[in-house]
Amino acid sequence: MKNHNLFATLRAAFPASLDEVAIETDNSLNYSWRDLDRATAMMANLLQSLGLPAGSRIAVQVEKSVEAMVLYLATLRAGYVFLPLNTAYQSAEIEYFIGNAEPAVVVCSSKNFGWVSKIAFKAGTQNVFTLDDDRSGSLLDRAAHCSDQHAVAVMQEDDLAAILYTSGTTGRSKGAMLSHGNMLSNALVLKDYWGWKKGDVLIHALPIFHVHGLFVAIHGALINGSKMIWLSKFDPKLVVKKLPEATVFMGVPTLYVRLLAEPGLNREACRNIRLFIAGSAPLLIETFNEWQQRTGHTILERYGMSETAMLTSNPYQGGERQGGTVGFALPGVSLRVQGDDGQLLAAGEIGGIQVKGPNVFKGYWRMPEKTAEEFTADGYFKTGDVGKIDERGYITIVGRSKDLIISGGYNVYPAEIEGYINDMPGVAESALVGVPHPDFGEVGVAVVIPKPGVTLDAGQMVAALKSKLANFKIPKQCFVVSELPRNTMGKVQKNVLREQHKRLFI
Ligand code: MLC
Ligand code: AMP
Repeated sequence: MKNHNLFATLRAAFPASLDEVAIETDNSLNYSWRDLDRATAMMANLLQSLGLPAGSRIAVQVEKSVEAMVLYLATLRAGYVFLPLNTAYQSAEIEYFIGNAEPAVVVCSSKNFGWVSKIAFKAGTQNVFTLDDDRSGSLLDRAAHCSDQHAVAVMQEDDLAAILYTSGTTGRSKGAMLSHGNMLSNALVLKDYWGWKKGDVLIHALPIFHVHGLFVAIHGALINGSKMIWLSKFDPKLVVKKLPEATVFMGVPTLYVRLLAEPGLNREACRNIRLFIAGSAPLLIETFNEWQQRTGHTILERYGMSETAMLTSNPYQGGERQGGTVGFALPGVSLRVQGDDGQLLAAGEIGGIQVKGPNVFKGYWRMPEKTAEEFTADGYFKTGDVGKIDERGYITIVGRSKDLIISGGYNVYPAEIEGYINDMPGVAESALVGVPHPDFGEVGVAVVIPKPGVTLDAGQMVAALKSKLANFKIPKQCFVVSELPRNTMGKVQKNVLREQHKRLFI
């Protein structure tokens, strides 16, 4: 029987000589392919020794480290479901994810063990381990006693491999269920489309709790047996220093903006680079052009999302990488643009982007109604992005029908933040809008209406939010005003607010 376990294919791509370096870290550690094989086997054996039911979720909120990546791979290897959580999430956010996903295992940093374990035990989780970014923690202590031999769990294409929470437009996060088949098909398509080849070296500078850093980057390197230069966090100076040793770099637009501010970024530094890839948020044409002038390289922009992994890409070869577009639908992905009345739109017409393909997720965790709402009768997923396709097939994203702010590559759902603000004493109503920002692309600005007779302090409100929400969700500015602009139906006109505040940061 064929094993559809994604790890089986990644493992099969390891080079024959397992002693070669697979990962080089920014604190001068080298991990060989053999190290990765043994460490994933030991951790997979540990997970399996816990006697977890099939389909158990392994929820993980830890700092970036090679061991955290090993935990991801070990979860695949053992046949369980990986649930990565942004390190910025605070207790109320974690409580929701753990309560909703009911993980059998929770892994957290030792500094957070007190509060995270309390939440986990309350939700019925039996196993809480710690994992720190200095190769310590109870998870590694326990795995050290496990065998380094492990037969990869046999999985079907549709078996779940990961759940990625993406915030919902109503403020409740939804867990996108991705199968082994979803991720394997996408990884294989990208390996071919982006021309991965022997000798490639990837600089991994992204966080590993979202699609970009966890799947696109890690799968991309591993499925090609390519070495990674592993940076624990994005540091533009260090990236520029490491560029000559690398052939591939991936980043959200903010990373490119910050790299351009480095005087050392020039053609010489990029002499060995084969490909610069950008995505997760719109890449400004100014950044695209400036990058070309400074480095001689044309950034390849692609488009994807948690529910679908990668959907489109500008060409690696055989065509122009056109700035301002996200390129073509990837092989196997059917992408169309639909109008408000459900009619398919012709080239150049703007409408909702819908997709179908082996990469499209299985649905939202325990939300069958939400899942049904997001698919058309003929099986296309409604991305919530608005765009157009030109005669040549290039896709341009022009906006979003979902009320979403993408800040530095992280998603901020206004409904969630507004909910917190509206719950504060003295607040009658609020609106959060995204405005342009030179570093993060877009940031949230809050506009708040007090209850009659109440005086609100914007600074205090922001401070109160900081104690409850992940830092990237905190509005960068907060205004207290007497009324919100409304249309004749009484609906708040967020476009008017965006217009009013569009020059706040630029
Ligand atoms: C940090 N801050 C942000 C922010 N990141 N504010 C808004 N948006 C962000 N993205 C704020 C913090 O709140 C803090 O504010 C201050 O900046 C310093 O925090 P930091 O953690 O030290 O910041 P830094 O390390 O500079 O992080 C910036 C960054 C990071 C750009 C490196 O945001 C990042 O790694 N972004 C990548 C996100 C990503 O991987 N997205 C992929 C999603 S997958 P204060 O006030 O508290 O000091 C996806 C699908 C697809 O979308 O297609 O790929
Ligand atoms: P996430 O839910 O974090 O996976 O974010 C997915 C969203 O990011 C998509 O629905 C798009 O709105 C946005 N996105 C991803 N890549 C791009 C891109 N290249 N250009 C514009 N938006 C993008």
